[in-house]
Amino acid sequence: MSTLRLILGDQLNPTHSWFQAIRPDVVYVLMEVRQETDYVLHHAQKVIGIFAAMRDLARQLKEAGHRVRYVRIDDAHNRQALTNNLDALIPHYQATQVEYQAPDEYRVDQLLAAWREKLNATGAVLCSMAPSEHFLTERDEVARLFAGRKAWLMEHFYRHMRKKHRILMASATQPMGEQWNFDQDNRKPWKGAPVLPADWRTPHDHAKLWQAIQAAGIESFGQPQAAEFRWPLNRAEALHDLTEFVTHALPHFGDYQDARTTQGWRLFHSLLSFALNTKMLNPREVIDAAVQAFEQGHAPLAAVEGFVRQILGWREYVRGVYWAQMPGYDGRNELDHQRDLPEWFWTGQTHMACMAHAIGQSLDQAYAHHIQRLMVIGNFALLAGLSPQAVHRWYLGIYIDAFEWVELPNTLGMSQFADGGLLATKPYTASAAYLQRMGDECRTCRYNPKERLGETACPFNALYWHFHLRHQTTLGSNPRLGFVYKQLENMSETQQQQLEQQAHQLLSNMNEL
Ligand code: FAD
Ligand code: DLZ
Repeated sequence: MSTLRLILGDQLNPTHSWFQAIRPDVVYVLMEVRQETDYVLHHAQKVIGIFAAMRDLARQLKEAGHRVRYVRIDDAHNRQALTNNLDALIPHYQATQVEYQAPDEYRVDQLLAAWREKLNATGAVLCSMAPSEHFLTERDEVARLFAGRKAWLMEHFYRHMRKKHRILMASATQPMGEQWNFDQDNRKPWKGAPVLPADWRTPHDHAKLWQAIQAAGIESFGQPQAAEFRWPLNRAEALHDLTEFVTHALPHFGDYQDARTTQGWRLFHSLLSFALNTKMLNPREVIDAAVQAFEQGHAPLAAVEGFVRQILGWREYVRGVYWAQMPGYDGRNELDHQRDLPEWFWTGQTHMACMAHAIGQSLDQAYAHHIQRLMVIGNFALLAGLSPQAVHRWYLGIYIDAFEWVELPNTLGMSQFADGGLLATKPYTASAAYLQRMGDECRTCRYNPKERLGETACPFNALYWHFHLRHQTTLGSNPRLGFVYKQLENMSETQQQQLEQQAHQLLSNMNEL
């Protein structure tokens, strides 16, 4: 008689209450399965990172005295699907109970819920779902807060969270520093100083694991970097990364939050999303570490508030949007964008220097920072009218931190405006002037950010105006776009036609840009 406890590949939290007692009747089950490697084409580092971290948690649990059944990708008995493997393990361990932690992805949640119902109907095995003990909100908390409202403003949710959790508060209702938000201070371009932090992450040699992944026939893309793999393997490494971030990068996080540079690939960003999303780190401890740095005078309020907002605000908020909007959210396409991704999304080989850098580093590192994802790659995809579903699959595959609950609202909602403005009050679009102001890629680019027409004109310019012209019926009355439509009004018809012609030429030649 035993209990099986399933641990999914993004539930690698050794501090979960499940592990408080060593129970000889409990078998922890982790499995590498094609069902999870193949639901989208993943970056090689994502498959390596998840497998390596799952294997490491299994090692830690065994060393602590727990019973563990680890199903490797090349195990002869591996049925390559979560519930098929569980069906085989139940009789093997004579299990009378199966437990699993609440999955974060709708697909897996539905799959396990249906299986649980079937199992419970047999009466022989009792199956139940336990909390993952990770988030600061319940799945439905965002939906409850916004019940009856048309626009779901993150800022409203964020203030609610600051008050509820008493984070950076001067009193029960007043924020520290008399401001909720320091965004206005956090928009500096980076001009070569302060010095960019070194890569503090621990290198690992996962060459053997990478061989096993390839031998199993798992398809992937991007650079594996297997011999010097830098994403954290476990909580100890993740905690080390958190300390290094707080010491070396957090003080500058706010200032350069929106900046871009070709002299590095992460500026002062934390690189903590993989550790957070696989639950090696808890969001509350990351927030507390940042707040402590402010309290000890090590980091300014604007930097700490900017960082806390991402985790306490955005991260919890998009999760709530995901659970409120699924199923169906992944199919939304309010702007009816249908174009396929250009080929260089898979190679980084484009003459647009900002796109080449952002996509190139995504392929090399399985990482791009927020502004590259939103204002470079996402901006291009939106202006060019790429299919939000194709863009979603690309983002879900390429980034080390990509899990649907967080990726989908960011991509489809925030970046592609495909939900019609539920999550963003206006589309995140920008022309070359913005790109040039906040980054240094234009200096080496074939295209000229100041030109709108002609062969050397930056494609972002004509595409920007074309986007707003073609969506004038939907977006023209948006008060936040007043300045854009005013500029269009001031253009002559000939100027508008020239821009449209230029855009059509770019769009019909996208693979060559
Ligand atoms: P930092 O800039 O150091 O921020 C700290 C932490 O805040 C992050 O680790 C993350 O946990 C959280 N955070 C910051 N911004 C967001 C946000 N908008 N939504 C949710 N959490 C946020 N984040 C993911 O974790 N997974 C994704 O798949 C993902 N896909 C994205 C797709 C698009 C199109 C966009 C625009 C954003 C996406 N983000 C995603 C949000 C954000 O870009 C990443 O969290 C961030 O770049 C991760 O790097 P970091 O850890 O260095 O973050
Ligand atoms: C992303 C991923 C990959 C590539 N492989 C596995 C796996 O083999 N086994 C597993 O348990 N989880 C994996 N994952 C993470 C899951 O996709 C994730 O747990 C679900 O999407 C639920 O959020």
